Amino acid sequence: MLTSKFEDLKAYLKGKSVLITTHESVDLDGFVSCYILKIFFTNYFNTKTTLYLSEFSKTTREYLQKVSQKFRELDFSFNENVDISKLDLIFILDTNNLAQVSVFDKLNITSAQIPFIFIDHHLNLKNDYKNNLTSLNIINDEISSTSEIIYDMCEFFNFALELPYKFLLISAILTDSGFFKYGNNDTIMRISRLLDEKLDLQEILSTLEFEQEISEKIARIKALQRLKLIRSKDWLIGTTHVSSFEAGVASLLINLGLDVSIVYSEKKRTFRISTRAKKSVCLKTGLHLGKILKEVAEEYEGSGGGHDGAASLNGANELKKVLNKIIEKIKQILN
Ligand SMILES: [Mn+2]
Repeated sequence: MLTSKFEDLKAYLKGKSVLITTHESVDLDGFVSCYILKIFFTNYFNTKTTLYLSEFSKTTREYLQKVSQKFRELDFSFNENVDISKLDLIFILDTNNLAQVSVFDKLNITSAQIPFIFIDHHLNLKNDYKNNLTSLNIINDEISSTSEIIYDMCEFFNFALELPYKFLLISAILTDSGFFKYGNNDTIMRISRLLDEKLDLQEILSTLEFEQEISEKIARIKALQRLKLIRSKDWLIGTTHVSSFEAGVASLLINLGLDVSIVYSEKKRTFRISTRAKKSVCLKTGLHLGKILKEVAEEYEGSGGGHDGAASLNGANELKKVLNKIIEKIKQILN
């Protein structure tokens, strides 16, 4: 249960000064979970709390623009000066992989200097990081978003959330749960408790519609032109490559009718692979892309992980071999 973790956290936080951060290219769930956690810590525990957020993804920026027009009282300026000499603790949200976190580099601290805690909903990589307070980590990959964990915490301590904060939480939960596609009963229950007479679901949905840029449209079409189909029994696996937007393309391929999609993009020295699988395929066969990509990444000195139906890998060596290994492992499980 998370509730005893919340109590432990409360005890540990006493008198500490904390920094909250998330992964790079901050998505909506990363942003909202950090933002609400800061509000909660500041107002409920009286904890001195600083936010450190690296560059936002394009959709996050667009979303924040729309929301700040609706709720003019919300303050989305984050140029906080971080005085690291006064920091006791760092919270890292929406990832449990330090390779995706820039705070240590950017603030010129080593991860060994200040203890840190993960709050996350991705597969627990159980990396043996020195100074990670593992007993206080809250990592649960059965929850569809980090924002839900933060909301659970607010509810547990009876912390009342103002309307704009509810709006933000609902937006993040809807996005990360794929509009309930990756959610469960609890996801719907939380949204239902968050909804308010004064909150209009249709309005929230409309702020979550984003127009694609022409470059993304072209990437999608090119990805389809390059698509290679692998049939394994009655399962269809598709592989293709793009120069960016690999995650969106991987989802597109699933909507198109593939059971599993593998999309890679090669940069100068590195590459990134995004994979998706139909939920029904995962349930039926036990396929877990996050586990497969983690295993393969370890073998080739990359980093990888994620959920059963959505996972990614960052690497620098042997792209062809890595791809073949992933395909082989997927086939093994499907057969
Ligand atoms: Mn998330």
